[in-house]
Amino acid sequence: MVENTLGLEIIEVVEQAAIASARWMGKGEKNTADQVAVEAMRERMNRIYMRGRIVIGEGERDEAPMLYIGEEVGICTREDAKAYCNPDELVEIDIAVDPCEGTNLVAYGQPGSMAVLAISEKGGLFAAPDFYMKKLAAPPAAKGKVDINKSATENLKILAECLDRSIEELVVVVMKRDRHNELIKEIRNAGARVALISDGDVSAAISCGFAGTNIHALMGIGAAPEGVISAAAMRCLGGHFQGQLIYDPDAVKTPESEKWTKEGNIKRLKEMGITDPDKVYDAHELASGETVLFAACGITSGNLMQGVRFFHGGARTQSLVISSQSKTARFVDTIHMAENPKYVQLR
Ligand code: VTB
Repeated sequence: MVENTLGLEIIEVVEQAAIASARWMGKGEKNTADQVAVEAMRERMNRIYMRGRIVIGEGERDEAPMLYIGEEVGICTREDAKAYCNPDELVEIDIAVDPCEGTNLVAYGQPGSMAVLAISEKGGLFAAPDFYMKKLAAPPAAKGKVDINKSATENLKILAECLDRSIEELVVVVMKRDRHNELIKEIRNAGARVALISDGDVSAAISCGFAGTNIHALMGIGAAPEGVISAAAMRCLGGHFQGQLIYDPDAVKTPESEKWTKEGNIKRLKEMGITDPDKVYDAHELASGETVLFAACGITSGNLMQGVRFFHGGARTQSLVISSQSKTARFVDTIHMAENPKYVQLR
């Protein structure tokens, strides 16, 4: 019963991160936009009555001072916790966070960035390594029918059938990267239309879960940790999500991946207990917990949520909270009031 213990509080966690980050929107400083979101998220999270552990965060302990993998968060993880709560009575929960998903989008004032997290009971979220991941997201109607092992052309045919429309009426989101050049060509040749994004594939993946966004699939390679967060949302929404870890640096060719070797990556995976590096994970494997909660708050406006809007005396945010338990997707619209505002703006 993860949900009851957290209530509305995780909404505030993503809201606070989004507001902090949005102050840096358009300033060209992606690291600051990220850093302030991390600090705000951590600060609010540590005021929640819970025993939480970060399973997907800002990185390993030695490289990330805050929200590192393994960091304990919540009032009931404090050393003096006994004064506040009975830690033994509380369910331990695992948390995957991305306080500023799409840092470039924030830095350059582009749409689609958000503060985001997923929660489940201990062991309920796949602790994805800091690898790339090949992803396929599609609407609920295509769940289990499209398949990441099939070609894009085949999947588009299946998708068109499932959605009862022509391939020409499909929109596929792909991140604009050289590694996707062939994929983009293939999608276009099959007749579908491609919406290229510079960053932010979490928003794109989740958009597939809702009809009316005019996004029918996400294809291509992004980061693995964010793949788990997308999977958590899609698991709750009943949408299709598959992910496959990318261990061959030649498949991505980014400055980061140039530091890796294929053999080294396979070894790293083995050390983490992943013996089949080619395994395809579905949403239920990436977010396997009995209860899964997902929360996001728009930093800049996107398909799903409006971004943070500041006005005299406060700010307005829009968040999305999805629960596998109550089977709800709630859009939460919040006015955040400063001390003694002259007025509280309605719109
Ligand atoms: C980012 C980011 C995405 O993947 O680009 C990243 O914008 C990794 O790709 O939203 P690159 O290293 O090629 O930039 C995501 O973070 C999430 O999957």
